Amino acid sequence: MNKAMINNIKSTFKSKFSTEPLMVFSPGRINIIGEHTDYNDGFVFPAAIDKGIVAAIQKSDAEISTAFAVDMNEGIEFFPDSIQPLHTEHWGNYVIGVVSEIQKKGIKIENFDVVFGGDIPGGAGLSSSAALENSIVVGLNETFNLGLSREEMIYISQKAEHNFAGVNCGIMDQYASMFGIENHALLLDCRSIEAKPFKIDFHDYELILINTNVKHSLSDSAYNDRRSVCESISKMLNIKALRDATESDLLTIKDQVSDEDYQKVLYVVQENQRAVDAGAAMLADDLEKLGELIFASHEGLSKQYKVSCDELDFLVDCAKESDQVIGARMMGGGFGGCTINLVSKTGSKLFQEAVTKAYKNKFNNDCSIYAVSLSNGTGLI
Ligand code: GAF
Repeated sequence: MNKAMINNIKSTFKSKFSTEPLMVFSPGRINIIGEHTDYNDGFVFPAAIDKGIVAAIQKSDAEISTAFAVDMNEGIEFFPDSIQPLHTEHWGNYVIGVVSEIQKKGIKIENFDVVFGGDIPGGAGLSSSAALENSIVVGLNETFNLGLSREEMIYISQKAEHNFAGVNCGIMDQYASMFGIENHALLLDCRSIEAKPFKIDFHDYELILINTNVKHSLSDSAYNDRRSVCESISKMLNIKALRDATESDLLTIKDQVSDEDYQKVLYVVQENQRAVDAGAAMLADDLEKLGELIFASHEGLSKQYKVSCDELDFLVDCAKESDQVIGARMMGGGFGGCTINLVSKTGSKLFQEAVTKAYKNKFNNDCSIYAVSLSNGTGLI
């Protein structure tokens, strides 16, 4: 955990309010496989990481509540019982959205102050928004003794994202950030919200993230569009969610939908199976198989689900051409952010140098490379 960041958030809070705050750390996440399956009630394979959001929070006697984002050097003021969404891109939505969703459950939130900051690179697809939402809901739960369970809290965070940020996300990010376990990834069934933890030991291999450092616009509307396609085809099939469909079920509606939409739902059904197969491969310690599934996941995300972009495809192609990488794919919602790569430890440096150079030549832009440690979920520090 980033001690300097924790100290900075705490001292900023104290200099503003002269009281001792409650401190919360809430991590970002990676996802090994199972992309765009969460809102189809399917399987995902995420893990919390050691980068995240730190929030300092305390009750206030003032007439108004405040939130201050240290990294943006910007604050907002609000009344907890009369909250309206800010403009779509505003970070404040993740704070006031959580407050509003708690109040909608009939729980009154008194005035409070929060100061927060983080070390998750912005736009990298590592779920800084879920981390922020979870830090606020856990902070408020403790501060006001609300008695919310951790499961109730992730759904509050998710609703904040739907109703305030306008993204109809699934539950993967909030779950992974809340329930992460050090050195483990979680094979999560998004219908039952039950997860099987896998201790991660990739032997001679390691996971690295490569950030394209791009975030193409329209990603939120494209995300919501994909979700609508999945839901309307589930209705046609008379099932609750695509998790309940097989490839042969999809053939029954093939003639009634566009080929584009057919490919999208086919991707979801296949990706869900890949996530399950990845769990089996991990149990069998079969890293080659895991790597193949990861490459296949990218192929589907790019060609069928169409949520990749040139930069992500280029990074995955570089990985495919390298002898050092056994699996790579885009990660998260898409249209930018990071790829996740399973790379041999001995060849990792060589691969990183080659990909950095190739990316610069191709896009005249730098990519960034991170090694990740898997961490525990949201909690007091
Ligand atoms: C984003 C969403 F927030 C998640 O719920 C998930 O759907 C993911 O995209 C794609 O797998 O991170």
